Amino acid sequence: MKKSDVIQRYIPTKTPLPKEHVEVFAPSNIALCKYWGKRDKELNLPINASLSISLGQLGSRTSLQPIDAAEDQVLLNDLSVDNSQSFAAKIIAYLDLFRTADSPRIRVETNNNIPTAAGLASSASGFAALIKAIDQLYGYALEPQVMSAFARMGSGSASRSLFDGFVQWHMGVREDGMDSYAELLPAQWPEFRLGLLTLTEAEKAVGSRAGMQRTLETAHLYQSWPLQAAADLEKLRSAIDDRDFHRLGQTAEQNALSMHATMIASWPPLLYWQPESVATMQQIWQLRESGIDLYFTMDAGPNIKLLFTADQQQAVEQAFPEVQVIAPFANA
Ligand code: 2P0
Repeated sequence: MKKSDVIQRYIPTKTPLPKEHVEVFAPSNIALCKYWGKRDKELNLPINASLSISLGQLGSRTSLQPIDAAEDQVLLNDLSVDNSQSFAAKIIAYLDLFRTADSPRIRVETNNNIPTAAGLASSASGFAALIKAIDQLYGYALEPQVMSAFARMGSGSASRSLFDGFVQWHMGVREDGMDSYAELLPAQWPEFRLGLLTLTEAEKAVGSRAGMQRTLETAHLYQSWPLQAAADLEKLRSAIDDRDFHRLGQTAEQNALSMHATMIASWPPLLYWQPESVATMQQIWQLRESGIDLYFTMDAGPNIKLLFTADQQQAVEQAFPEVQVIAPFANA
């Protein structure tokens, strides 16, 4: 099924008159139970459900403004991006899903305050902000679930970036994917902390989109991934309900390493780790042995995201002086 066909069923058929200017924000997110593998590449429908924590003030601020011009204008962090570049081309293709050829062109300005060097995907907050802005620009007033499903069509993990706090993305079973959306989990956990470590700024060789497809097609080990993810998601849900940090940390760390095991078992192999990644994992395990409650997660890159609680912050900052600490519930 095509994205445009799904979207057309949920928005008014006549292209509405756009507002003059809208501006929105969406947070970035880090998965504790990862999304890895699609059952539908066109709609970004996942093979497994996932669960994430949003990063509060870190994310994308996006404004949209209709312009009297022949072409859309895309700016990223105050710099103009050529429309032929993939960043702009993806945004323009996404805008086209919501408008006709004769509706006004748009100036899209996005500012990310995400440390992208730490391996945080900007596509998650970027597409979440874009659909929020589109919703306001055209005055659709879409339901959160519909908005999340539409964000997913831009980038899978964007479905989770429409909410603050803990978020679960349901895998869904429908062919049109409209039951594959993310939802806020109501739990607040003010002591919860994330630590971003930038170990290397080296560009990754294979992006997530191609990487997950390669894993799916070539790694026999991947067959066990949906079972692992389903079990981990339940454990994480109960750990969050019980505010059981050990269970949460252990489950998130094992989930990330299980995902990486399937990547490594692909052909050609997908090893996103650098020597610094392995050294840091060993350092974390040593710190844990010495009594510091510290766990980690990793995405499709070499960098490590630390998981801990406020009472361990001083010890973590001492061990990793360069860490950037995030309190996801700071404004709750
Ligand atoms: C996640 N990742 O759950 C997983 C863990 C990377 C590793 O979601 O193709 O940019 O746009 O749907 O969302 C990154 O993949 O992929 C991702 P597309 P996306 O956070």
